[in-house]
Amino acid sequence: MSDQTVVDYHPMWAELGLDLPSHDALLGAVGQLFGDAYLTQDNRPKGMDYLNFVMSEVHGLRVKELDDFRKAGGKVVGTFCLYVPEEIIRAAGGWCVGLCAGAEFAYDQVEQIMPRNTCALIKSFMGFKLGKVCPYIQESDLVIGETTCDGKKKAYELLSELHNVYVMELPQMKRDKDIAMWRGEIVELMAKVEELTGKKVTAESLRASIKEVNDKRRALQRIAATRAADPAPISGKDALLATQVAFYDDVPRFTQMMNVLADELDQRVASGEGVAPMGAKRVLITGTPMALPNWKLHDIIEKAGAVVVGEEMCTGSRYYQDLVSEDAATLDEMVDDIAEKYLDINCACFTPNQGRLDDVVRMAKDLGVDGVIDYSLQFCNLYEMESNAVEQTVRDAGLPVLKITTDYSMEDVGQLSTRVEAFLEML
Ligand code: BJ8
Repeated sequence: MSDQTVVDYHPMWAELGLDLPSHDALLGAVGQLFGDAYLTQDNRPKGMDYLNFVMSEVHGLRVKELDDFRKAGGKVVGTFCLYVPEEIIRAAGGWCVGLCAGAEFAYDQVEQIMPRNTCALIKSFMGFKLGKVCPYIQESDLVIGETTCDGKKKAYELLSELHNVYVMELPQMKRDKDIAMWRGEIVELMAKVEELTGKKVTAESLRASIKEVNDKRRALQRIAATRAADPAPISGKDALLATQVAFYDDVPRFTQMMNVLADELDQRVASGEGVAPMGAKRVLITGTPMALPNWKLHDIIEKAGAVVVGEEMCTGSRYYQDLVSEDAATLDEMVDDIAEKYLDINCACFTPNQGRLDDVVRMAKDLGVDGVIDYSLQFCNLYEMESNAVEQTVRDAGLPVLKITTDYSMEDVGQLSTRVEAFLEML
């Protein structure tokens, strides 16, 4: 991806049925947001050039790759949640793209079909679909939903009137019988994807895809580990961007480029080079996912002089901290391992969800944080309800905690900045 020739993608976007004027406006706004949040940072690692380039082509080159893949007979599968196993889709010859959206769009249309008090993540992906501005969903031959929160469950019913949707049933507890049930769902997903791609999943193809996706997670783990250093070698914003891009970039290329970035970060740690001065306040964020281009909270914290050193969220540690075992000999054993690994993810849709609380405390200690920010999207009952336990647990661990509830609008940036600055001052 080093050829920087300017290509006009409008014919491709028109072919995909996008609303071109709205789409141009969206891309312009995202470009401006990226410039303000990212390109104003000092002393960024050189390895971030790759992610800058990916962002400059966010609806361009990658979409063209998907387009070419499909025109050659390939199938693209869109997903909204960490529980959908990418390994299965790749083993059947498909490509996976994340579809969660992190910006307000066409809310007027969305609010005609769902309540206003729906979380921003759901309203945003529906808005992107209704407003015809998302090339990724247009490139998705199948969209896979999951029964996590009530809002998503019902949103998938609405989305299925507009797109080809398949929903996986996710248990809400983690007993043996739940793992068995979840395994059955994965077997059914495999059949569904095999039918879509016309390719059978074999022990060989699944082994290869487990390794490939693990390698991607290992690269992100390497980046995350360097953030324990003081000074932190990479900003929280840049690390967040790496995880956000992991959901839709080409897997081997992304892994390779993130390992290059991790090599550079290792060198920075060895030479004591950081993005913020040594001793800058260190913050862990826990909560709901931050889909592209939602950089709001990181931007506020880091512009206030602190550094985000970890994210206990689906666009963070929950995505890469666990790997699927690579020891299985048979296809059946691999499916067992996938079911087990995926049910280990600690989403607030599970009860009880002690694993998340344990992760927050462990990460806070490992990363040497000064304080924790508990972040919920407004109207997300699951994470807002779990907030009380998070706050109590963090306080019991001897750390200050700030609870923030917000959405994708920029209207509360001033008010949030004041609260964050006051919190940082008392750390
Ligand atoms: S595994 S966090 S990606 S469900 S913010 S839509 S929960 S009302 S996004 Fe999630 Fe999977 Fe869980 Fe992760 Fe509902 Fe809450 Fe909205 Fe949410």
